Amino acid sequence: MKKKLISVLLAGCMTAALLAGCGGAAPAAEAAAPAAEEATEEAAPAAEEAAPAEEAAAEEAPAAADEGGLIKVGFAQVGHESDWRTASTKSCQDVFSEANGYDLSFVDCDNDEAAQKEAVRSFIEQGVDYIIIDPIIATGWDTVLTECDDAGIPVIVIDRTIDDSDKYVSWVGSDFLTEGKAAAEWLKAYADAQGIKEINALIIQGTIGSSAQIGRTDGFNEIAKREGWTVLDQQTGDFTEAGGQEVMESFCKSYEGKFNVVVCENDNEAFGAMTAMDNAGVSYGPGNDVILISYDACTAGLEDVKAGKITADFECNPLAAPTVEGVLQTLQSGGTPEKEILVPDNWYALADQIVDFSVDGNPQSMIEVTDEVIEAQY
Ligand code: GYE
Repeated sequence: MKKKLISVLLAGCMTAALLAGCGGAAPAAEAAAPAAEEATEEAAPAAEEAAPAEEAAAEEAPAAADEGGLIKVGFAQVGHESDWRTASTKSCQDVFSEANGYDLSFVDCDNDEAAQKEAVRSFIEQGVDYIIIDPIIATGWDTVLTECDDAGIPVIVIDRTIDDSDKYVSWVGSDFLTEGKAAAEWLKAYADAQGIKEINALIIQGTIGSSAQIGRTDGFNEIAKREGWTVLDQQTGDFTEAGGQEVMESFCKSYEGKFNVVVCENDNEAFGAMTAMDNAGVSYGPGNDVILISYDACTAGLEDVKAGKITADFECNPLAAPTVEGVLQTLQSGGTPEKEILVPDNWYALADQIVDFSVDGNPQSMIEVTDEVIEAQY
């Protein structure tokens, strides 16, 4: 609706690299491309034939067709910190089910970066056919992705981005920077419409170093700076309700009477922040002391918009698994998936809070929250 799906095509030689096992094996793959192309239906056997000099590990990678028809997939999930995460996990488990032809190894990494790397290494040891990673933080990935590469296992990144390595096939997720800018551009238009002259904001950030946090914080702050708003403080609530409550309790003490905007980088933090504001006697939502902005737009978040508590909610769509499956199936059939696939999001508010605004010159539209909209949400 407001965002175009952006696709960046891989360079043509990537096809050969993928067929030979993984992107990093480019020289061997290029040399082997004709052989690989002759056997495009079964990527792994083609890789074995085409790249005899590949590391032994690559040869150990089982061909999907040899495993009773089931494709082995390892998914290193972030954790279980939010409603968004629960929806993402369910979506992946539904898509990569046995009934659909998959043998899924699912690891909940409990927001522990080291555990997530270990989960990926355990998938390599198991000899899975594909690895899906939702990276807790955006950096520190090159070593383990090189190990996947050496083992000839294609990696697909879902949701959050990896920013310091390109040794993965595709990333499927949302544009977090645009989400952050959208929240701030909406705030500017809404404040103008309400005659609010001064913005004194507090930001409860997500997990520091995650691309979702970085994009939302940077996007909001870029517009805040342009508009000359005051961002009084920003601290992490780690994308959890408990974290949001704890940070907001401390904000309520430190900035009593000084703030009129609270930005929570996900709905669960907003739930905690509302508890803290209730306890501190701070009113929020349309017509009250504080404009409360949130991200995710999960069902419970939209219910709070409808109840006049969250003033506007900026969606991040967690249902990316079907698109990830499309990438995997493209690889299975010897095709070349796109390197980046954006999942579109929507912005939500009640009718009176819907205002016209643009992001980077692109006009945005908002969806009015009704019972039907809540019913249809994840
Ligand atoms: O906003 C939050 C979750 O990575 C986009 O992580 C995701 C974020 C989401 O915990 O609720």
